[in-house]
Amino acid sequence: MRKTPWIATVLLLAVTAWAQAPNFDYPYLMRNASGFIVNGNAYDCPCFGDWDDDGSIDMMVGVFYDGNIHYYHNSAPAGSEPVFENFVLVYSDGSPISVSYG
Ligand SMILES: [Ca+2]
Repeated sequence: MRKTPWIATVLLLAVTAWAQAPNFDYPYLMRNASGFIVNGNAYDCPCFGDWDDDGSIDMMVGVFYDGNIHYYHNSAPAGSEPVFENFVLVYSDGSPISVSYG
């Protein structure tokens, strides 16, 4: 059995996973284009990436008031002004991811 293709596949998957890992920004009050605060007057930690691999940049937000992570799919075509849909919670093992702070 040749190990080279198997090792190459594992390395490719590891690099892909690392490239898509969220890297959350420092918390701040987020505002949309109209100037309204996103997620109700709470500090949020956004990060951006193409997690569904459709070519457009999506947004994940770590929300301080509930500790959950919100995923906003960008429905705009790649390279154009982003259009974020309503968020969905990010789950792990059947439960929303919740991170305490403090
Ligand atoms: Ca995307």
